[in-house]
Amino acid sequence: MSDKQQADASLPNPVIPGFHPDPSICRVGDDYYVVCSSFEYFPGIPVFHSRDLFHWTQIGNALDRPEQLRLPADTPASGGIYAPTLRHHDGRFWLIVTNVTEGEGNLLFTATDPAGPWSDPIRLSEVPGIDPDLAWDEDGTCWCTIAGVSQVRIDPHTGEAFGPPRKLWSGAPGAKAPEAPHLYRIGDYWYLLIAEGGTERCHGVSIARGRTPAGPFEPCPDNPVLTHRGTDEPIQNTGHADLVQGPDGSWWLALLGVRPRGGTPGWHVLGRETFVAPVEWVDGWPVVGKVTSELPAPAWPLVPGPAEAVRDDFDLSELRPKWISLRDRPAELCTTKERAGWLTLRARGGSLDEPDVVFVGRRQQHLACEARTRIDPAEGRGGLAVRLDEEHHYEIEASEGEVRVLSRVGPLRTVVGSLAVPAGPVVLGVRIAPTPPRDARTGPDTVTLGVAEPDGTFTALGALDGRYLSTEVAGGFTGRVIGMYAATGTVHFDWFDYAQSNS
Ligand code: 6LW
Repeated sequence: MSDKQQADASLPNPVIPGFHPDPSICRVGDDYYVVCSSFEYFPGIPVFHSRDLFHWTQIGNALDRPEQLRLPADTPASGGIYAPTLRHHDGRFWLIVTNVTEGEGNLLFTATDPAGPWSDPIRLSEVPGIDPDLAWDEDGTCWCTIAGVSQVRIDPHTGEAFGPPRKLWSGAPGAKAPEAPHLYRIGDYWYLLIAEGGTERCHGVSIARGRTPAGPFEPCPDNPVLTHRGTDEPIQNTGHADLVQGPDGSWWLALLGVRPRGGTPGWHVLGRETFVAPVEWVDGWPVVGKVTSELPAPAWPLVPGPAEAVRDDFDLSELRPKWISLRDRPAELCTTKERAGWLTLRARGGSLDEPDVVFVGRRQQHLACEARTRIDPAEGRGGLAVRLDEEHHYEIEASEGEVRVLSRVGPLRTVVGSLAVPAGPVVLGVRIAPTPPRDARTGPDTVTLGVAEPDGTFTALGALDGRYLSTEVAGGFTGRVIGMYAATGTVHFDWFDYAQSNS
């Protein structure tokens, strides 16, 4: 791209679309890394790399071994892994995170390469609460700051805490949920950045500063420094942020936001996504620019990553990092090694209504998109699903000779449609399209499930209102994941296509 072309270009925001909440960002030289929460999914904590702050490529998942990530079968949807912080100190990457599963709590991991491998967990059994942050003083003291907002000195090598956490700051009087603290030394001050107001429409970011990492902290007179509460901005719930410097020394926030659509009250279906926003410093306080869906291209060179292939042929011995499963992924139930070039899933009893369903999916990352998969159901029953949680999913399921579209919304399970098909492999598809505005009750999008014929025609068996697979209906902290599952027996998947569509 020429300088002139770049100056005229605008770049899409969210920079990491789809269910990628609670971003923590870390710069090391010319490289940037982001990690996000992953809740009940395994592997956990997606790790992204960028050289320009705008183009991000997933390079791994930090927690990809059962010893690092314990998610028992009774882990509820939106349980598990919350809000990591990623930092680089003393030649190593440090990742601190909460697994809200009983007996887990706050855990610390280290790596020399953020793509992995990451260490086994160091347990912080004396540090309660969620949203842990790590910061090191000039003398090497390590401070762990948690939601509330409280702080305790720790030994990051052993997990030992020196005394009980001490309350630091509660944010704006009356604002609920002071959380997501991040502590930084910038210039002459230590800055304590927090989120407050809850992760819904009232979410916001506030900041305080002090002369030492332990305070006392003086709140910014212009708090919250970022919120979209009470506005008609298309990006809502903005909060849970982390500060970083761009390649030219400019300042930026990585933050979460959502894109509600449809009538009132608005439904967001992709979960909380990772956005960036520019920051300027005025009188020693950050002033956050607008969080918009397009940002002007920066002055520094853009470094786009490799374009994601539409098709995954399951031709590698391991699944690519974008693929996530529910709670665990035993090799004997999920493998690309059994039938060359196919993904084999073996059911262990549960359907998508059950927490132990054998599922492999990827985040829905575009408001308009299409996914297809070719399934061989000769030895079992399985299909293609759009999932929010056990009680909110739509799927198209194949057994030998028949395809059915099923919907689960709250306590209701419905067979939406069915079709007799010839025996043998069949291509299942889902098309997701934003709904044109009609009236105050218009849903966010329509999810159409059907069969793709060899001649390219698509036979729709059900067109369903997407609001029932939204966070406003289902609740929780995640977003839609589209993927393959086994309901009974063994099913094989030849390939999986996912692409953004135009509508
Ligand atoms: C996270 C909290 C939050 O721990 O949501 O948006 C919680 N902020 O900081 C789960 O993602």
